[in-house]
Amino acid sequence: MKDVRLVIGNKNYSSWSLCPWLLLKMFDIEFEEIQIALYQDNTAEKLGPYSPSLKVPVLLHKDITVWDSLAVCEYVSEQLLGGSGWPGSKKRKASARAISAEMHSEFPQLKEEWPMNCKASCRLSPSDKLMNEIARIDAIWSTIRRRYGENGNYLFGRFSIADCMFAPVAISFEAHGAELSAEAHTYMQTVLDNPFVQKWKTLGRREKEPLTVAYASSA
Ligand SMILES: N[C@@H](CCC(=O)N[C@@H](CS)C(=O)NCC(=O)O)C(=O)O
Repeated sequence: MKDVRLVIGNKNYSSWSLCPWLLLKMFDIEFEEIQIALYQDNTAEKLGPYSPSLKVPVLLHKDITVWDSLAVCEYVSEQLLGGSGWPGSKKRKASARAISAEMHSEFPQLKEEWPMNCKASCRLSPSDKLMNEIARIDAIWSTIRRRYGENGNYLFGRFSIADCMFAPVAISFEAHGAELSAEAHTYMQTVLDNPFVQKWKTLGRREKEPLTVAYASSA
């Protein structure tokens, strides 16, 4: 058994699972993946031994259990990456944490109306509420890129947890045909071109499990 294990859901639509999975992959941390099909009759029974919240993702590191995507990313950065999951300077780190927390706790309309689905490709007109959320995400991406992106193509130049938290959004925006500013579109494309994001999408598209419970209820 590996020291680091990550419990995830279906790659096709478990957006929160993608965040720490991408972090571990990008920083080349060896881990065992435990995948549990969500929204099936036996899902709670299968998640029970791993997840206190009965949700994914969950990180198991030796005898420590961490759940919730952002908490898992924080833990990985602190315990396995010597803090390098975040940008280096105090100012950049503060902004990276703020936008990651904003992504994690806000944007209910996006999560309900345009949930991540690797198989989806459909131009669905966003509601007014969703348009406001898309505009806010566009502003975050463009402003951060302009202010801090000089040393690379990710939000803070080099790859960080902030990119992990927005990766599911990039997949959803592409699938649903979000209209973005040129700067935000370029950033979205950077995320979509990431080889691990591409791998996640390919594996997600191959999955066969049907949804037996409405996804929007817990996204
Ligand atoms: N705030 C949590 C949300 C986790 C979450 O809702 N995960 C979904 C999959 S993406 C889940 O496990 N759903 C199972 C269920 O609700 O039964 C996080 O960031 O990890």
